[in-house]
Amino acid sequence: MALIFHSSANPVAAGHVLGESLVGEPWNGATPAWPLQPLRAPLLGAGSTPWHEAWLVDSPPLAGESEGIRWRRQGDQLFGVIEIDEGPDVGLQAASEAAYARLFRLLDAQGLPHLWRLWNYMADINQDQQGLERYRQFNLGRAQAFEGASRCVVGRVPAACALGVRSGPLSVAFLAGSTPAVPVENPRQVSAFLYPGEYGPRSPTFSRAALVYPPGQELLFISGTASIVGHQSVHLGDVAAQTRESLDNIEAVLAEAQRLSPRGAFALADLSYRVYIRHAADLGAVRAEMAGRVASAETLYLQADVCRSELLVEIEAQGLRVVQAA
Ligand code: 3EB
Repeated sequence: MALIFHSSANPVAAGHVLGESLVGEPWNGATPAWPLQPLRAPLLGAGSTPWHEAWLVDSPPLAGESEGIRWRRQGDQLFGVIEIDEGPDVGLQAASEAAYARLFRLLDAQGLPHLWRLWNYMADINQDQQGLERYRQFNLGRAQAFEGASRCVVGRVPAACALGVRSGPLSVAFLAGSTPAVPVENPRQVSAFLYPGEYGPRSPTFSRAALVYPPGQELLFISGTASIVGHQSVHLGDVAAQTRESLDNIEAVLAEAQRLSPRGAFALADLSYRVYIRHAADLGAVRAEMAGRVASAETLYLQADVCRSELLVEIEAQGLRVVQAA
């Protein structure tokens, strides 16, 4: 029943795949049999061929397609991907609301109500459209869908990231299950779902991290983490300091996760990382800061836009471990 995480320059060669994220360009457009989220952002650094991150399971999954969501389920875990093109009549807010409304209908139909982790990617995230920044439109549509499905928008919300890419549809991948995630917040930061109105008409719907418990396992998903203290962006224009502040935030989230987990701490070095860098030229500076703190950890560097235009870097992480059956 365990989830296995495959992270490699090589495609999955054997085993049962629940779903995959293909990180980096060029993406050749080949579609595997399982749900795939193409992460349409350039990988930075040596040997930048696309990277395969897949969730494997140990017995054959069920597969389906529902309202444009490709999904696979094994036991009580489900991975899905939905991509929605914006059109002349469908702006980002409507696309986001539709994506999440469909996703919630699928989870209801599958009897797997608990969202664990979401990966959100959209084009031109910092651009204004009809007087509202596109990320803020996304937040509006997402919050409306949560409420439309009678879900909490405060407190028990999933871990997530939301990044800007150059082009392409709104792309949302998700992991869900039968057991609730344990949300983790960061005492150094105002919870995102409580951000004040200056950041847009609706606050973002995500927790700083989520602890989840598939049978025999404990997973920790740390949401996209940036140089925000309280609710304010700090170290404007200084990518090295923003990286250090983001890592301080991740350490604070880890301490909080340790308090909430029956198994205690995950260490910084036990996690695998995705680091999103706004300006590719900042790779060296960001990498130097990462090396000082998490030298041995598996880390992918990508060029992507962070959801506030002054933020230059955002870091997300995840960890998996085996736990004794209860
Ligand atoms: C932040 O802390 C940075 O909207 O789902 C990080 C993770 C961020 C998730 C989301 C946004 C999201 O506000 C941005």
